[in-house]
Amino acid sequence: MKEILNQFVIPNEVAEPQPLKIGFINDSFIIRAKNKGEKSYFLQRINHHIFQNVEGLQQNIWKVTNHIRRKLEAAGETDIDRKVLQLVPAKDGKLYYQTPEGDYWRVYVLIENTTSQEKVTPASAELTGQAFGRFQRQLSDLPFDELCESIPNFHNIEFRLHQLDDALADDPKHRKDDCKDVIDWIDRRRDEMCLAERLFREGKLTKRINHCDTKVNNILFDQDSKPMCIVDLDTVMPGFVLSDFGDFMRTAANTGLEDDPNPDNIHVDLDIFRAYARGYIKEATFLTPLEKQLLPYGCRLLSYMQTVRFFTDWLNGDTYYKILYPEHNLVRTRAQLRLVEEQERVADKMAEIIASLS
Ligand code: GN1
Ligand code: MG
Repeated sequence: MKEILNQFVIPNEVAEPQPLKIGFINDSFIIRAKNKGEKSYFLQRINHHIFQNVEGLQQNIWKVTNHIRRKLEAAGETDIDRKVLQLVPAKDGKLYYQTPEGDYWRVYVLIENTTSQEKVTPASAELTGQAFGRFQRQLSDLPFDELCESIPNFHNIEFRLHQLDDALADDPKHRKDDCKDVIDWIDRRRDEMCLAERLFREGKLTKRINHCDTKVNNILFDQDSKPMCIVDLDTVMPGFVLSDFGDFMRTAANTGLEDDPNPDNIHVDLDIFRAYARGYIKEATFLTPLEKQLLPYGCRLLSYMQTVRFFTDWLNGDTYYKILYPEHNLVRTRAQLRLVEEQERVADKMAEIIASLS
């Protein structure tokens, strides 16, 4: 560990890294300053099996954090070091360090005195919507093609359906015959769900820079529960704004669980929907009328995409998502499928809410 830390530009004296139990993808450690008032740090081993282009990933984070920092400076904001993450470069100027064994490490300056939240209430949903809307707005003048896709085709439903078709063709665990109903259900919606990709090809829908993991636990809040800083920037990449809006609603505006064994628990929480949408639209002043109109569709798209991804992993024999019991991915599939149905049922209500906020 000392050897790793030694590779980074850390001017002050620090203690031994302590492991932190957060996130499933990277391994994280906290490095405390030895002397009061000096900087502490956040060390991570990057999962390069999931993020195969670490150079591109780190360049993305560098561009995004510097861009936001300049925006905050121009707006005359105070306390900027707590409002945007700051990468610590390695001594050779790179934005990461690769060990002789091939592991990749990176360091951020630690943002002090923050809390995180796992559950969303209508009140916190509005603030969360503002925070993610502001994040997109701050990046809205950074051309989307300046960033790479840190996971290629991450939120591209056409690609996810190709992956499903490959899994169906191979059917390595002989699971598809028991899932005819799911396959038919997915098939009936294919055309509709590829609409955003078609609109993009026709030049009608733009891509922008998205966070692509808009869970409330990716926001650091200050002591007064005000959002301070958006974190977990690994999946920040070009995409449709529908991704960030839809993925938040998929995870937060659901009265049931992502993997609820009883799909009857699953309904759309329209109070959360309204509150988040209000906060988001207030800040996302760059949205075109078409983007706004597509927001309810974005909710269905992201839930459908997750249905397809869980189901593909089920067919492939659970190679991507960690499972807690043998049928977990199938249970997740059915829970997300029900969420899409529920979102279809209240599509008109969602559209009314969006129209009333515009
Ligand atoms: C993964 O590990 P977590 O919860 O941050 C996945 C998301 C999925 C989510 C489903 C890199 O995110 O895209 O929506 O699981 N992240 C990656 O729970 O694949
Ligand atoms: Mg995450």
